[in-house]
Amino acid sequence: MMTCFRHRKGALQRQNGFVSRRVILVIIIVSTLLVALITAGLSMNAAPPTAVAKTPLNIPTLIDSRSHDGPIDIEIREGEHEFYPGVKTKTSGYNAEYLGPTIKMYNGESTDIQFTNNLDEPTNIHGHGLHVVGKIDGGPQNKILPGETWRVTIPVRQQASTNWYHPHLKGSTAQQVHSGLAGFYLIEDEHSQSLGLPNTYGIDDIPLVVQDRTFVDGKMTPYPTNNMPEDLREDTLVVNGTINPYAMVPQSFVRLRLLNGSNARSYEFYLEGEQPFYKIATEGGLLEAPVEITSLKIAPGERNDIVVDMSIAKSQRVLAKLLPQSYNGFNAVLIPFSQSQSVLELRVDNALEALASELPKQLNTITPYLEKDVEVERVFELDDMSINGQQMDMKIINHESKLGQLEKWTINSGRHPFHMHGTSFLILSMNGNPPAPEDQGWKDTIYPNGTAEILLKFDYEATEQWPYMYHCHILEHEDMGMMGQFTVK
Ligand SMILES: [Cu+2]
Repeated sequence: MMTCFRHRKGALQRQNGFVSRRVILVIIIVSTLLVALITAGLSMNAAPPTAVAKTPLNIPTLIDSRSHDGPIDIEIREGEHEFYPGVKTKTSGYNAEYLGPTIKMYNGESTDIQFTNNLDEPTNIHGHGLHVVGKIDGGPQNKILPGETWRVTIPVRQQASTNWYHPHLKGSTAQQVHSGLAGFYLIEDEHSQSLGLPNTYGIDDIPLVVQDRTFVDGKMTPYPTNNMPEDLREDTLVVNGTINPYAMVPQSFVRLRLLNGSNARSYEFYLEGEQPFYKIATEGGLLEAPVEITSLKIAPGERNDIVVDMSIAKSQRVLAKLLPQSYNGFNAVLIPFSQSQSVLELRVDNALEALASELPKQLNTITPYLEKDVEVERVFELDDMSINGQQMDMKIINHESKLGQLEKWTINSGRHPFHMHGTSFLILSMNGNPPAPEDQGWKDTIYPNGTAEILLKFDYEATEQWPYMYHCHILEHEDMGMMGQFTVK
């Protein structure tokens, strides 16, 4: 009897152990799927990548500083934008219902702009990617009160690149960008214009600001100001304010200037059928040569110019995976579950003249900074809604940099994209490895996903009154104080 009982007890224990392990496994699988579904954002509003694109892509109005008389007037205002035809949503824009004009500027020239704030709250304008003094940079100190005009003359002293402007007030950046306040600054120079790259705005050179939003009955859900999220990731891709758009393009190379203008979401872009494409530029300028790739991850604030060969197909579709909070580690397991959405369908229009039929082999010369020339090293730990254990205090200057001095910054950051004002940097290493060929260009925003070492120097002044910022480019984190300020003298 005793033996039997013992045996039964042992069997029961083993069975209990087995059952509980199985239950745990089931719980893990179910919760993984649930998290995957939530992070993937499977919504009735989101256009599946197979849906036919019916909406022509909205191309922001181009203001070319060369053909413009007097200062460029930008009104910052409220608007009503139709993301879905016939359904209006309250938004904001620069001279527009949503987003703003693309302002083209030229290296060696100056551009005069006056921004008038017709919102009923303060705002400001940061030139993200511009190499300008702190006073022009448009950090949080630089407020434009309702009814006020901020007139700025931007001396353009940097190479051809895709940059952007957006609000940067501490505490309201996330909500204001979400409402529609963002636009492109494109810088041109003689060298980039001599290369024969696709360069006809809106035809074979197309700016794309990619954002994620939520829609109920076709109406965009406003920013949740009552219940502020730690970071806002939504379920529907919006491209230049249009959903599931198409663009008619010539049967030749087409350049797409991709800007991740989302508050918190990162994306992985690729072409349907895993077709190859070329990356030609990072944030601060052209790469030395085009790099053929089949997918491209872009974190908030980053820009990458790519070129798609439209001579080989009548149409090609750019798709994006909406990435969860972190795109490595455990979350990477979830990515196969995440739904791709259409960014843009490119359709050949044979009536359009084929413009760029060859891609130059050499695009740029990048003279690397040498580690042996580094004069100052700094470390930035991004964690727990703070940087180096400190939250942004407008009264505290966190460090002082010297004009023209080469610095090495080590950025330890798991899930926070890091951006600094006033300059562009080169990557020295990413998690102990040299940067991939497509990342060996000038940058101002980086998603280390571990540890990144970068080399940089500052050529323009930023005073205590008008300091530069470094910060997390998840806008909610920036608003919560994941930001520091520094001077350059
Ligand atoms: Cu962050």
